[in-house]
Amino acid sequence: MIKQVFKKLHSLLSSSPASIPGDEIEIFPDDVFLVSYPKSGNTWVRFLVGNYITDCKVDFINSHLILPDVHFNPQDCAKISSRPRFIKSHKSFISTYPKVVYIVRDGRDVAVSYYFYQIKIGNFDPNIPFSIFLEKFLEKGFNDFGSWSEHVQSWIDKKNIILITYEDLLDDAEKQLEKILLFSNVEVDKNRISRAVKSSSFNHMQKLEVKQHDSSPPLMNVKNKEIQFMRKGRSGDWKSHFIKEDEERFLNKNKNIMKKLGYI
Ligand code: PPS
Repeated sequence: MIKQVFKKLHSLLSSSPASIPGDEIEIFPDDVFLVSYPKSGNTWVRFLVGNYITDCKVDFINSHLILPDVHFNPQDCAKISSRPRFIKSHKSFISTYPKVVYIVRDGRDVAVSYYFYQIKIGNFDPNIPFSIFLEKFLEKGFNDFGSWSEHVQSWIDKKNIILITYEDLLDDAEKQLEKILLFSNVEVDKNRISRAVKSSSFNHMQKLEVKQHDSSPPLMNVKNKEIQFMRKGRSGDWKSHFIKEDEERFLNKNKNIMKKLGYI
């Protein structure tokens, strides 16, 4: 396994972005897509599921091989022989995904997490205030997935999807993992769930990130390494970063969906 991971790592490192294939993957009827707007807790769910199916062997290097990402390494989906496959995606609604675990998080915390991530990867100047970032975030300026609310709206009422909130994960990750396994037709073993949750705790993952940051394909070349991917892992951090006007602007744009999700 280790040998395989390093071989894979080597090929990822030596290939230019242009040589990485597109995300057209063959989809099987039992595939489960782990879908979210960026910074909503996707990596946590990937670790939970990955640690369950491997009995705690997932880390920041092999997670991309065990649960591939349609944006980063779609070519690896075809290499998975176990079923169901679990595949990460940030896309807004796609009718061909047969089963979807949709992960949602309070959009205000998403904005703050995204702010620090954009600084981490060198896409946003740390000297520019958060309010300016938020303006651009609300105008969907940082990716091709639409705005946060458009993304959430596009998924939440669809068929063959379960909604997992970041806040429910914080409250009871075991219960949420069991829900995901039942939805995915994976046999449930409570002891194994408990082990997977422990191995996917914030502290455990944060320590693992420190050890593996420079060997983890998506993190290794980022600009500001001092900002951790595993940054705070809390709900309500937005209160430390939003000024009153930010909150008003955010709610002007997102009031309906925030109400629908129970965040306000
Ligand atoms: S990405 O880059 O879009 O895939 O990011 P994503 O994984 O969706 O979200 C990153 C945020 O999730 C937090 N996270 C966790 N919180 C609590 N517990 C665990 N185990 C956990 N794993 C990841 C991570 O810290 C990011 O949130 P912030 O608020 O920045 O800390």
